Amino acid sequence: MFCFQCQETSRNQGCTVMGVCGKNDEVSNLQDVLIFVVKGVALYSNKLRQNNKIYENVNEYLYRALFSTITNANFDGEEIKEYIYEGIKLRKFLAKELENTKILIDSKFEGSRLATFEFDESCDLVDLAHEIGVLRTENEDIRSLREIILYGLKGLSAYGFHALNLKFESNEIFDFFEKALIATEDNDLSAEKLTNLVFETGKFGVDVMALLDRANNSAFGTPEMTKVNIGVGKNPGILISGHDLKDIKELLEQTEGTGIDVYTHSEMLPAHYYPELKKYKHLVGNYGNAWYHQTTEFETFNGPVVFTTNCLVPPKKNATYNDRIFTLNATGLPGWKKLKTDENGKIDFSEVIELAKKCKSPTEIESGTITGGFAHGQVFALADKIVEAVKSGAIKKFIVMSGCDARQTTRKYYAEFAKKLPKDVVILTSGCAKFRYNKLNLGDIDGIPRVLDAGQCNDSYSWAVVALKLKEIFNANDINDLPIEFNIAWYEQKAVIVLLALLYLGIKNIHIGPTLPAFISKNVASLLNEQFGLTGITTVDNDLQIFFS
Ligand code: SF4
Ligand code: SF3
Repeated sequence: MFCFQCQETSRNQGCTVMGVCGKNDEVSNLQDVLIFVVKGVALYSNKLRQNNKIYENVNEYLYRALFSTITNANFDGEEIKEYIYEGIKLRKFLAKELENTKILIDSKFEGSRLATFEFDESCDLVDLAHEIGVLRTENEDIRSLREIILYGLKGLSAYGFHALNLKFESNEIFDFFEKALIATEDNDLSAEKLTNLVFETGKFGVDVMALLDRANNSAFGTPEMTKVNIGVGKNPGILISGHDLKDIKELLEQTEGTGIDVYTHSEMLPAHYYPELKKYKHLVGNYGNAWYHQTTEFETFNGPVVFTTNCLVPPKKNATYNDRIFTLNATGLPGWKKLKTDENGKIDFSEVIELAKKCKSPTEIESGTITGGFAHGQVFALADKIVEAVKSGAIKKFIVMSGCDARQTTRKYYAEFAKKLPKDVVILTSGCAKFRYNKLNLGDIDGIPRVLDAGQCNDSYSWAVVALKLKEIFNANDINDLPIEFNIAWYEQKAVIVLLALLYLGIKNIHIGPTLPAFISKNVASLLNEQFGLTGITTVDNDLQIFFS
């Protein structure tokens, strides 16, 4: 295996024996095969799309299959194999459709392995992964650019998948998605062309986040300032994690009146901010912290847990909760039950509910409330107050600290950084990064909380919208003239699409940490630094100097 797609990659170089995330050699190799198959499907699908032949099942497959290869999404080799077979079947179906219409795929791919790849149990996975995986590209810079594009597309597929679940889709985004997938297999593309494609991926990152924002807002209302309980009630509970708001809505509908309470975990916390979700009285609170605390928090939760997306952590040997965990969509782990959806996309939670009824109520691990719900709609509602605070000097600066949290001890940096920030600085956050500082009671400035949480990682989009609005209000020539700094924590590939989106919007001098991605080669890093001022983090004190001196 070779995988270097996330921030925790071994020695910040690559996982080669076993993933730090727990992904084994076989699953990693199978995911390489799946990615290759997905690109093969894109090859045919894109030609047909250009001729206005669009297949809904292919659209859904493309997103779901690539999503399953994101860090901590799917550890189930058998399920990955099913996706591979499903992809090959779809590709053959599309090839037939093309044949019928007498259209040809690009001649450079005709008869290529990408167009004709076959897979069965007799294939040597190790050899295959070597031939089609990350290390197939020998040139370090081309490899870096190809993988940046691929990881951006993985993030895009995740956000696109949630939007699609709510029946929001964009043919233009699918078209780019397929073209970019194919481009990562095109040996004729120069570093310059690939670099342009990296930035174009950022454009479609903005588009897909905007689409998901519209989908979520149309379905569940505009997020609003909300106090979320972090304690527990007396009823048995179901804990739901991940990013898919349609799934939690269905769970809330099906648990209403059953005496079961629903709690959110990690990236599902922002569900509490949406009027159409918070109206359910039995959505009682958020239990616990960022994803990696699940190995202890699922023990004390006592009831069933539903994963709608990553981040799954393979359980410890002595875990007692394995028979209480259910997965949905692109997620999977051997031994955990997979919930199925019917042909209308409806999920049957009855098994989860019956199990919850037999479980003890959650054990309290903390109490009190946290406040969030500051997506662009709510921030605009407070715009006068915020602008006044900036003009009076009460707020000196904003710092965007969106992104992910993860296990490495070096991430203590983010809590310390938040604590040591000048008192006239407001943190703008989204994603699970916030769990490092959203319980620190950092106070408020003239009634404006010093930690403004917009929501999930995809809601980083909100900060871009807010920045553009402030640019207008303050009549600034350039978004970079505003008193906003960016200190982003990254972990998995959704953070990659968020970063590419911010670069596309022209945001300069972004700091990312705790380490620079292993998949960014030295030359590509220099280019990003020269063109955008993109850089890493150093020490808390030094970075505070850089941002606020
Ligand atoms: Fe390693 Fe991260 Fe890949 Fe897991 S996802 S194998 S930790 S690089
Ligand atoms: Fe990612 Fe696991 Fe936090 Fe959406 S999902 S942010 S790490």
